[in-house]
Amino acid sequence: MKILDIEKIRADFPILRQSIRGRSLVYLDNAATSQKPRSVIEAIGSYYSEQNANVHRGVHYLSEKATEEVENVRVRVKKFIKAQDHREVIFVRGTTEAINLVAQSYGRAHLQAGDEVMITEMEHHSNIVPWQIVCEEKGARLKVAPIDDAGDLELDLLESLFSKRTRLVALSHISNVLGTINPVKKVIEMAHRYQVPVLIDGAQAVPHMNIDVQDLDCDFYAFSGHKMYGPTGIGVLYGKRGLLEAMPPYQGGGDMIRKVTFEGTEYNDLPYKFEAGTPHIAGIIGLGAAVDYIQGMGLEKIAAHENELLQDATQALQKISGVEIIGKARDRACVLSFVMEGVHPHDVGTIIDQEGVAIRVGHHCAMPLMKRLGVPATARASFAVYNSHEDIQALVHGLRKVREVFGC
Ligand code: 7TS
Repeated sequence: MKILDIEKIRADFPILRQSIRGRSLVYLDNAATSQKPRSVIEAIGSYYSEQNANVHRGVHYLSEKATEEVENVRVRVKKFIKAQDHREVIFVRGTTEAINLVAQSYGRAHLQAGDEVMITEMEHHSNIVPWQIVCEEKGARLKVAPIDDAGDLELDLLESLFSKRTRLVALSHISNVLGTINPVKKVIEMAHRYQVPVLIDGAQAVPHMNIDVQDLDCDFYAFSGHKMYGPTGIGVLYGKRGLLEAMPPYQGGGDMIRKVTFEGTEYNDLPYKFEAGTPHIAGIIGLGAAVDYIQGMGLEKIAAHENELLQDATQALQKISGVEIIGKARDRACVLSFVMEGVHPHDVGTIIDQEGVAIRVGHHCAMPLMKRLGVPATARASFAVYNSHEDIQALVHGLRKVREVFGC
């Protein structure tokens, strides 16, 4: 029995009907951004054509309606990630902004000279640079937990890095390069034994697996709408209420205040304290439609289908001589990085693009990880629910073409 009706799902995504260079589009760059279903595109369109007004400030009908919609999405997101309280859901621009918010607010408030922030070797630049900035300002330093050659975190070594000065651990739930699904629950339990809070970068996880922030017991969880079939420019920071309430604001402006005088300002309650200025209303509404779309299919089914694709692609690539898969972690999801002997990843990407196959090549915003792996770059195919076994055949066909061109 088929897990999901992929043909029907594909029909929900207008862009997939397109031909690229005379061939039907094979989109395998989903870790960068996913495509959008019609329901998301239409939700954004109808907001602008029927409901456009600013939120939280008007008494008129449209403003009230838009405010209601935005707050309704907050509640849907709360249920989606199983947060305890809708006020723990902060709308931000994306994962990057969510992490910067925590670094600049929590980090600046808690870090002192000599303190430490722990990250891992497999982090995206978005979960490295914000910590470097605040560490530099405060005289604190980064500690980096190592991975083994397969791409698994070395948990014993990670534990050995905790010290009295560790103030926060920040790690990805799923690596955007290796596909490693990190044992985040274990890391969180471990960190909490040392009274250290944990931020999870969930950019690659939210579209592919059920997230239960209460079960994980994470202190912060960050993700982006655009990687989960939603719009760009919108994302979520989840934070435990007690932590968020004690944190200073990240940005100042409208909406985040209760009372302003020239002498001083009283800040608004959660979540508005962290949502200065007019939010990305259309984006929030589109994010709500994306959550509904995912829930309509069910994340267990999405994960099962994507896992089949990953197995299929892994086996197929292993059969192509000269192809080496990068990342052989015990638990992997939806991302397949590889290199081809004698061919630069950029050439791989360019040649298979001619075949209508879109993958990403480069350092994937994880330059320190590339250094650890000893490669300048990789080619990366990443899957979403609408990908099919035919897409993998097209990838394999494209890679055989690369071998022909390079005579290897
Ligand atoms: N964290 C991880 C693990 C990511 O994969 C990405 C984006 C981000 C953070 C940043 O997300 P943003 O939405 O704020 O930009 N990763 C990728 C990628 O792998 N290819 O393009 C973007």
